[in-house]
Amino acid sequence: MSDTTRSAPPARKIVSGRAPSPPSRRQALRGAIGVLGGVGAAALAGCDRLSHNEGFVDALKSAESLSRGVHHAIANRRAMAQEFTEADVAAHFKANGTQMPRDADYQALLKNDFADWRLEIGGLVERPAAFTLAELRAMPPRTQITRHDCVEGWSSIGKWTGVPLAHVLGLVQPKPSAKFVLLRCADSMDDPAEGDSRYYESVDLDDAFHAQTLLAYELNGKPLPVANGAPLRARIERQLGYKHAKYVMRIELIERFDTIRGGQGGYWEDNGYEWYAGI
Ligand SMILES: Nc1nc2c(c(=O)[nH]1)N[C@H]1C(S)=C(S)[C@@H](COP(=O)(O)O)O[C@H]1N2
Ligand SMILES: [Mo]
Repeated sequence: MSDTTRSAPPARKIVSGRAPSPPSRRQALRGAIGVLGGVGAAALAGCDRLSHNEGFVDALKSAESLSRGVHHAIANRRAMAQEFTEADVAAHFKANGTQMPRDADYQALLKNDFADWRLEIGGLVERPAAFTLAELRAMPPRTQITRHDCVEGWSSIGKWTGVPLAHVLGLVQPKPSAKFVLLRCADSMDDPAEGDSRYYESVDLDDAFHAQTLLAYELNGKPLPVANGAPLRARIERQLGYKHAKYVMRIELIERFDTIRGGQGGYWEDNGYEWYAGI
């Protein structure tokens, strides 16, 4: 990340890391693309490139502020994302962002086929825990066919199998003070020697307990490929792609996120994207 993108003003002031009202990402994106017009296709080639374009990020911000109120009025946080049929599943589910974490600790786990991997869950919970992949696979599974929408403008339909995050949270018992679920990932976005740049994300408890929010270990009936986040990735179906953290290593229940890393609740959020990326 360049210093310019790092120092870009936050997309929205988040007081004490509390959840802002949800804007419509789609509307905002459409508006922003309309405003920009002149941004070539090359600029739309990746989340990364987009974030480096300050004009794009600024346009996104103003479009969002226009649509926020409207979306808030009609949004139903419990509504289900659309589900599709087997016939709709893409022959090849696109991979984006990190597709092979460079980090030595991840490489060691991968070499051993994730036999030594554990999902740690801690923070504001009554019973901190660590689960093996076999333990997660033994929990009541859910399978869903959904469309993944990336902020870049592409979509892919895939069949996901995993354990609902709600089930896992039931096991660890969040304390009353817990307000958000933080997902910490294995992959560094920059050179690990230059400081902590590992991908991370956060969602509120509405999304965490939503029936379609999964910790997924299978894509299209097969173990999750490394490119798509092996061994475990989040599915946050009513939000854009960047919320769906891949390579999840640790989950923490937290009260606020303004004290974590860039303070905006996620890797891309720290680079100017909205915390609530509703579709
Ligand atoms: N750990 C991690 N999670 C991530 C990313 C990433 O780079 N690292 N990229 C995000 C983005 S922008 C998208 S669109 C999706 C891509 O998921 P896929 O590779 O399965 O298509 O993962 C999201 N989660
Ligand atoms: Mo994305």
